[in-house]
Amino acid sequence: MIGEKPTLIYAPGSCSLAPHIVLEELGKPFALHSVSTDKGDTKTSAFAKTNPKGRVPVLIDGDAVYTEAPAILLYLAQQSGNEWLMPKGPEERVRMLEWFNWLSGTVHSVAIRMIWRAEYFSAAADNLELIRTKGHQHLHDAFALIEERQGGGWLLPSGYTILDPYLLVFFRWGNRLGYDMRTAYPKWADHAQKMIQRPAVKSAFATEKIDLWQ
Ligand SMILES: N[C@@H](CCC(=O)N[C@@H](CS)C(=O)NCC(=O)O)C(=O)O
Repeated sequence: MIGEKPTLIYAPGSCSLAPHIVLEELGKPFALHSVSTDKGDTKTSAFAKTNPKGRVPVLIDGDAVYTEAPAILLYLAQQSGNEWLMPKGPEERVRMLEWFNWLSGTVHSVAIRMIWRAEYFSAAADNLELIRTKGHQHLHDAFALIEERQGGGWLLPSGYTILDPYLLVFFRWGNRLGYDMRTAYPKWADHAQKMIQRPAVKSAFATEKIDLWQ
């Protein structure tokens, strides 16, 4: 698995899509290794040797193994010559961390997980539907805040950064959950439309064989 090129371990359509897009943006050689979270590929003892957390994304670069989508995104953007993907100035750096922490720690790890991985929160089978319903409530609140906070342009005022591909993951998940993303979140939909015009995004979607709207 470890080679000359940085290698991203990913699952199609998962949060690993964001670092995949950024790797495409960089235009330098990289390798991909696909796993299926549904089939339990991330829960094997072999996978645990690479990432004991049992999750994707994982980025392997030389001897270093990086986990956590925001950390991997930052690692990629910090490579020399990629400053254009970074926030500009101290205020934007704080805003970037604010977005990443909330999107990863609350929206993904709580709301989304309550819907798609309800069994993580309760061993009782009859609780699972209640957990999913509550997860949808949390997600609706979070999506409303995303719509309010952004103006349809890039998320940070100075331009396109590593935050934008990450936000796109959540927009696509909204579609997959059956939310009417275009109508309910028109500014966010503009952001997603802008994103899918980018060759890097088109390429990552084609490789992962996924679609924005389903
Ligand atoms: N906090 C982690 C969350 C990673 C995560 O939950 N990844 C999901 C895919 S989006 C996964 O690997 N799920 C497999 C599982 O939970 O078994 C990050 O931001 O990278």
